[in-house]
Amino acid sequence: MQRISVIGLGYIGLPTAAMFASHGVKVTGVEINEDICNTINNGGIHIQEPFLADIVRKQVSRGMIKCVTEVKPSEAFLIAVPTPIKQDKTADLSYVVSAGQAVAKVLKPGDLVILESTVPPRCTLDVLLPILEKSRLKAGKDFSLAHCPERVLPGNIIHELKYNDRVIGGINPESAEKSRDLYAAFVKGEMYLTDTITAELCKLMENTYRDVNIALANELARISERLGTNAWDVIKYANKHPRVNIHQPGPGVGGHCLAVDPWFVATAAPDLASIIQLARNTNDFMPSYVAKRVEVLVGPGSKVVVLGCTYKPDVDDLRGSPILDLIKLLGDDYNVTVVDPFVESYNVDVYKAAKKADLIVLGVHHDKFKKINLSKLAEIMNSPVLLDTRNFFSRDKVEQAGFEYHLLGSAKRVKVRAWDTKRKVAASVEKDVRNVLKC
Ligand code: SAJ
Repeated sequence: MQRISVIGLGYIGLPTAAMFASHGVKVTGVEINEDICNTINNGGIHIQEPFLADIVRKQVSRGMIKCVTEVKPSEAFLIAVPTPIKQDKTADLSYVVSAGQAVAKVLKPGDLVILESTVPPRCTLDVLLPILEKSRLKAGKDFSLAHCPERVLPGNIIHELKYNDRVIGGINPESAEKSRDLYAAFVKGEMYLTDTITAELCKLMENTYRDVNIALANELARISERLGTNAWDVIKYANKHPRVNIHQPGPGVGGHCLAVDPWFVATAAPDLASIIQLARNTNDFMPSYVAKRVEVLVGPGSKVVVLGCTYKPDVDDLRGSPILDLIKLLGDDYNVTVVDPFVESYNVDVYKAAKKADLIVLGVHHDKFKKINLSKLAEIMNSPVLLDTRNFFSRDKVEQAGFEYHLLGSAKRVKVRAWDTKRKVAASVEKDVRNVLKC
């Protein structure tokens, strides 16, 4: 196939278009947002992703990518539009529906339609297929249809597009095979062919597995605080077991995938998905838990500096960020300043922000924060206290810089006056004390 249409040039559509184009397949990108369309046609990009800008600039200048605002006839259509979550936790399929309707208008015999967007189980068969058949063409006979979910990690998309394995669910074997042949233009990973419902659930369960695992880690973090130990150590040593891989605790789970996709499974069979729903709620509670720790540490009225507010490190994406929830929870009760080098409005000088502050909360472990001079920070603060929600800083370094260090998931270590049995004197010793949090 020499030419395809990619509908939706967002976080997945644009890098995918760039990969096809740089491997000899001409791409017509369809993007309803005119500003984005113009940016791309001028060789620019509207998202931040390593290596993407260079590829897009080059392929646009070579005429391999052209962006338009309406779907035009093509041999293959790849739909990569958003599927946000609604208030009731079901999927908003309006973008999939309108993309399908636009494709149906220009569909011709022999065409291939691939749905890449993450969708609830049965969506390809029950939602997209009937819309495409409004063209009066028969799916599986006149045109091919497959669901081939993206599985790439933001921040590493270009590499993973090429090297990750793919699951391709066709409405019939021919649809899956045609899709595989198309992706073969650039995919070096294995491509597994199956049916659409398996592919849909497979994608959703990958993210659900991760979300449930993180919920387990978050639960352990709170248990560890109560029992007077350090969850990070427990996880580190438990993971030495050859069949154990507990994920990392943190201030919550964000983004547009892990915090969303499990609900697409849960709402498809609510009475059967108790673990999935419990995990979601456990992770959603974490910003409140961190807010409670802030309250215990410094109390309302204090000046708090939050380091990082994106949904994960080293990206500029704010979607579903649990730190934004935390900031909202701290609200007017605290004087909150946010520092984030990836977000234009928060890209401020950390030393100015921390002047006379009572507490630093490390919310997102951006690599750039490693460069912070902790001693300088401690000097200008009102009370140098640091709450690390990501086990990012080394306790020793932070304490040497003059901070009181607190770690989410770890019982607070404090200096207490206690009877030293060896030396038979009352001495100042370090002890773990059980956390005071009752939530
Ligand atoms: N997080 C933790 N603890 C961990 C790992 C992550 O708290 O141990 C948090 C992160 O801080 C972030 C959230 O989870 O808030 C999600 O981050 P992530 O890096 O786990 O995943 P995403 O959302 O960037 O990308 C995921 C990936 N899915 C899996 O790894 C199974 C990616 O491969 C998918 O393509 C992507 O979702 C997607 O588009 O569905």
